Amino acid sequence: MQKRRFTKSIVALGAMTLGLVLTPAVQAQQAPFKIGFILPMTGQSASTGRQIEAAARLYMAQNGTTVAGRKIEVIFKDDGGVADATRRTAQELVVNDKVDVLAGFGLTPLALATAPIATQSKTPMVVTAAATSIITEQSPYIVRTSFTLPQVTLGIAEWAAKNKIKKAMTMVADYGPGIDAERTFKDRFQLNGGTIVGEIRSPLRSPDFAPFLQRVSDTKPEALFVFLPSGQGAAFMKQFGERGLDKSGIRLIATGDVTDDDQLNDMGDVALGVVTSHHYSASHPSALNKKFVAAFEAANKGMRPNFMGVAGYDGMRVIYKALEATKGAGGGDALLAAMKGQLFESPRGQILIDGQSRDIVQDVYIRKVERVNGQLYNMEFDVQKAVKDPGKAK
Ligand code: VNL
Repeated sequence: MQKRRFTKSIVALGAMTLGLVLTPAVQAQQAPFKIGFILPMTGQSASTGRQIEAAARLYMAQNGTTVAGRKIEVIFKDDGGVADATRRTAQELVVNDKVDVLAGFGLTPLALATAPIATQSKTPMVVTAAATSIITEQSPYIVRTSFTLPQVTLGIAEWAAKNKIKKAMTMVADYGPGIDAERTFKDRFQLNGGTIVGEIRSPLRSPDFAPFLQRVSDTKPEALFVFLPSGQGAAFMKQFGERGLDKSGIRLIATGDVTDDDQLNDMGDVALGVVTSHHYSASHPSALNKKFVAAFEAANKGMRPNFMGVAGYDGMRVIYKALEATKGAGGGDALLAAMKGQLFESPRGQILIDGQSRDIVQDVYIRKVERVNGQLYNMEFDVQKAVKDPGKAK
């Protein structure tokens, strides 16, 4: 009897000590786990920063701000979409703030400018926006939760060829992702028997589409394929409509960057019927996406999540799960190892962070802009399952 009571109290003491390790007071003494987001919050690509910040904050509101005993601290920095600012900010976040993870990168040049810093400091760099194929090859510490242009362009190139379009023109923003989109569309469309009758590259900064649309109007292709980065779609669509091109019989096809959910609802009738391929639509009919969209809209009045938002949301998931896998210890290499191979259901569908390439594998949908309950949406009508970035094969 006496002995049993003694054993019992030893056990109780053991439990108390264990309990102590896990009490909130002790947890708080551990250094916070810092995530430094660098995003364009001002300038031409400000909507990308706004979307990603809103979605990352939503993820935290839904999943808590403590992971494996570590308090999560998220820092948002504006680079205005300028690569020098991104590089300087990344340096400061790593050296002064000692962030555990870098995240964001609204445009390709901004991601490229940061890659060497990620490599030197062994800091995982989660790219939640920039979409040129080569980005993940610029540092072994880069993981991507957004997409690549070759990945999302194949679908529309095939759709066009299958839908009796024989002659197409291309128009892309004149930088990395645009060149990727142009090459992918051209190669796949030609492979399927199509002919490219004109190629246009529009400047990334302050584009004026008028002279290009005049060329399109003069050339009269059966279809115009367009890639423009998120934020430029509405201006393009307006000029397309003003010149009467929507009634000219020239079919407008694009990647989903052009019929971006952030702007789509304000584009008006000119956008109706535009067919695109992309990896995310706010109208994706899964239970998880309906929940995501409702929560995002409730937390951000007047905003609808777009593909940038969902990539920010999933980026947070990848970081949280990696920290969890290291039992709160973190560390660049351990976090990176735990990011590789993550497979989960995103609001866009199932996604995988490929263990080899560190790039995302995801479904790509073929969609058409329709009015549903008075609102414009990209309505999915076909899907290509588990598409890897085809740009990597080159
Ligand atoms: C990029 C690609 C940026 C696609 C985008 O929006 C986009 C990029 C700002 O890699 O720069 O829709």
